[in-house]
Amino acid sequence: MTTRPLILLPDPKLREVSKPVERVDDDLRKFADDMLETMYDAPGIGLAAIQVGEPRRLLVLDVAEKDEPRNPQVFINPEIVERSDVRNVHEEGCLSIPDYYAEVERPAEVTVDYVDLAGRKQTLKADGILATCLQHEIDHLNGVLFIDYLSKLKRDMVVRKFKKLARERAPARMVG
Ligand code: K2U
Ligand code: ZN
Repeated sequence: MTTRPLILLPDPKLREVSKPVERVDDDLRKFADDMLETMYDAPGIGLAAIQVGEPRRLLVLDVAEKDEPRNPQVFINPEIVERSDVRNVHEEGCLSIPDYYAEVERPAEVTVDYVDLAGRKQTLKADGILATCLQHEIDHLNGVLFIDYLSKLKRDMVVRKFKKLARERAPARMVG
């Protein structure tokens, strides 16, 4: 297994709409393993393929509590097919927007159709942090970031901050 470099805001790749996975094969299973290793290493509780530069409709997550055994889950071509009217608020962060957190309101429960690593169609009804994480990751597959749910003022502030950080990270340009 290999960890992959994470794409950070303001990389425009994060705004790409990811393409459906055509074939569930050993290469995809190896990629899913790499994504899980990258997620645990970050650490995070979810990760979408676009965050490691692959515009494929695949996400991984593990919402097990710290004192519980790991429970890695892989979702291929996930689609939210039902959303509860009841909504809740959860503090969110993002591995592509490090060290920034904000409260986001989302449907409290979602039902997701997806394909598993064996290529079988599955349906999952989720609530709690699993529902939040699934919605956050599926947003990534559509080029949507959690800061898009904030006010324009707050979102522009975050983007400005990460553009400044990117300039500071960029290697000095050769002159002459
Ligand atoms: O997609 C990602 O960047 C991974 C997020 C997923 C996530 C964000 C918000 C709420 C639930 C899951 C990371 O795991 S960021 C770490 C984290 C986890 C819970 C709450 C806040 C931040
Ligand atoms: Zn994220």
